[in-house]
Amino acid sequence: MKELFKMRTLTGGLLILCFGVFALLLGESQARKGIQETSPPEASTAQTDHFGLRYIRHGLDINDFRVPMTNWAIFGQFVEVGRAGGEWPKGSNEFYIFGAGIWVSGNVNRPSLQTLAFSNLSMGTRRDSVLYSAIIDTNRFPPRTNPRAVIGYNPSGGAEEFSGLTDIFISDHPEDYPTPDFWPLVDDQGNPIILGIEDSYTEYDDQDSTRWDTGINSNAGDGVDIAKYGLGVKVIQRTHSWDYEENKTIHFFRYDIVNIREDMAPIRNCFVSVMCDADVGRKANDDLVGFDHGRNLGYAYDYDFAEVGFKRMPGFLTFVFLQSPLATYDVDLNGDDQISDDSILWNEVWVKDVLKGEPLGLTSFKTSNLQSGDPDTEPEKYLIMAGHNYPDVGDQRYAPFDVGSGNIPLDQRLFQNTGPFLLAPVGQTVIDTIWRWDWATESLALASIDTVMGDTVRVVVAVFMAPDLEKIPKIAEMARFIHERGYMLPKPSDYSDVIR
Ligand SMILES: [Ca+2]
Ligand SMILES: [Ca+2]
Ligand SMILES: [Ca+2]
Ligand SMILES: [Ca+2]
Repeated sequence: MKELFKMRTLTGGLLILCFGVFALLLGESQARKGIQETSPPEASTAQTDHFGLRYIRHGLDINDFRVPMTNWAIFGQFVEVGRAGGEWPKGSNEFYIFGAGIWVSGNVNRPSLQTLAFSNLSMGTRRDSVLYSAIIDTNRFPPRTNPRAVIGYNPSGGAEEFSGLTDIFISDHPEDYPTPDFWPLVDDQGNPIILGIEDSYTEYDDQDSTRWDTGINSNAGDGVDIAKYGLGVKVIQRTHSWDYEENKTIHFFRYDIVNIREDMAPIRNCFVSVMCDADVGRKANDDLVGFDHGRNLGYAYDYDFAEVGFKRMPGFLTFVFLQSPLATYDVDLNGDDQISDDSILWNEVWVKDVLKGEPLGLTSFKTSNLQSGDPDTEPEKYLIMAGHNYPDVGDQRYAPFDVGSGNIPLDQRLFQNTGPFLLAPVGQTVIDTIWRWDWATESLALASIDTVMGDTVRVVVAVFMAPDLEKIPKIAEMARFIHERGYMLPKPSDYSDVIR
């Protein structure tokens, strides 16, 4: 039987650095057995990479769901020791996340496509070979660059490509920082901007080329634009958390994504995903995934509702999608080769097109798993973000809300995706030609010419624990309520006035 305890592949330097910490923690975890209250491992590391600094923090711990954090996109994992984090309830030693993080993908010298699902009638099916040849084909001459997918958390243990630009600041952990005014966000009067009882803040980008996956199936080493500049994205990541009874298992993640390409090129056909390798307990290969399209949420849970060492029924790790970028051009999201008001059924979800200026929304929800193989080539990574079944040969069928093997007990991962959109540098005006699939001629045809003002785009998700399936909607609605009122909840100091 497969070893159930998963250990990350650590790179040499980190391994040496962490060996002492690891040994220490092993001893600590032995000592911890049978003890109710436990503390996650703590470490801060400084390394000589892109910006010379990488930080690991004991993370979000204000409420009943404790989540380790880093300043290079990964959250939910104790990266020093390669073990699952995401502890609920706090102090229970019962964990739910093996690792999670944002992915950002797109391409530069390929056309903007209005649709990513094509009626490729000559093949007699809806196989989306057009997507493959328009965006992903490597057999052209001169070669054009494939899409680049910048991987924030890699569930297969491969390269993770973001690199920290700042510390991971935790607002209520001043002991971690050399100065009392460490908080990076301040208003005009110099007062720290902290919305929750506990916020975190970090920035990272994909400009450290030593962190790129340059393997044979990757697109970082082909000597063209993408290889020279990377995809060229920076992410400003903030979290907000409270510990009131109704929100004590919720953490909000706000991602602001910026095009920072040196050549000022717009990034086309962009997708953003928040992906998570959820592990419900140490037996990770008996987990399931559920999806509630009406609430834009997905969750992982345990097949037999039992885990060795758990004192309670395993709960539901849930991601609810709260905010997406605006469409920069009309998108044929339902894949019928036209822009219209029609709704079309995809995997039991009625899908409508998105018009320019409207929020793209959660455009696909996908799963992968360890047993079937994660998307492990750059085309596969792009395809799953675009809502396709992801084999990079054969059938790249558009299947935006197909949970795949999510209903079989396996070591599950889940992807919440949004896109496509054009990401131009902030302040730049881009006039871009958008192409559609003309099935009469079976070729790409002009769809529109759109003017796009470059700006930061924002994606927001809330990550929370629910004790059972019935509680998920209630907590998700609380998360949406907090998001929609701009995170303006009373602070502890004035909370007593509010409830009086
Ligand atoms: Ca399990
Ligand atoms: Ca189980
Ligand atoms: Ca359509
Ligand atoms: Ca898993």
